[in-house]
Amino acid sequence: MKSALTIAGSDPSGGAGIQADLKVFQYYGVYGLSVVSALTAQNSGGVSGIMPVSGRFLRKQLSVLLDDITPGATKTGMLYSEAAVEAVARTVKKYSLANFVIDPVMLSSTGRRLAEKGVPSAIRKKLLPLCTVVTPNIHEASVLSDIPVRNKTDMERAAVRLIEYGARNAIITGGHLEKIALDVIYDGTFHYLRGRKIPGEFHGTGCVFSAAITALLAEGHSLLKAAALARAFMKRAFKRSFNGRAALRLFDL
Ligand code: PXL
Repeated sequence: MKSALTIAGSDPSGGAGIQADLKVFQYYGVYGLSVVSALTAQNSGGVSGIMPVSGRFLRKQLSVLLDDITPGATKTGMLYSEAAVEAVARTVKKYSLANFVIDPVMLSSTGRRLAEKGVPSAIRKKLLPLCTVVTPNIHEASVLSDIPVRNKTDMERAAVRLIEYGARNAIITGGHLEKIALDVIYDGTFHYLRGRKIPGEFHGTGCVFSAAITALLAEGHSLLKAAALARAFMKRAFKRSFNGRAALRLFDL
């Protein structure tokens, strides 16, 4: 049985975070492991509270689990504090975790901060050098690379910068671009995935996409194949989404 681990925040609405990641793992038939980095209080209207797990207890959850089970792939989502980033970095090194995917979560879909100020720089310094792939959207790519990303050329420059910072591969997702939906993949060469721009505001898109990549890597696919399959999976997810009581659409995975 292939397994995948998510290290992320809890989203009671089930559209993002740990809950979404586990649903995606299940969809792919990959056994889901989860370590909670923070609790949130939220519904489809947005996040109204955050309670981070301490770095120390995050490490405890990870070491107790990983002393027992070795996941085929691991992803990170919401890491609220620098201590959380540090705990994950130490763990990835200690257990030599394979297929390590970083979804550098910074804001919720409604604009609430899901990471303290120092987190992007900690991710850049401590986590990027350990990862198989980092999957930022254009906003997260701008913060991590210090290059304002607005178009395809910016995406390419930012992707190169992320590899210079130590990431092995970068996938910058372009769902927030103005006209087109274009994902840029950089593995030393550029690859592009083009899609139709889907109208509406969705909750948990980044989580679901990176969880699909993680499950597919756990199953043994190459990064490029995983990215293409994950993009196709998103098309299905967008189709099956539904309106919460508030503005954001939720995925029915
Ligand atoms: O979609 C980003 C995200 C990640 N993780 C958690 C979240 C959200 C968005 O709200 O709640 C726990």
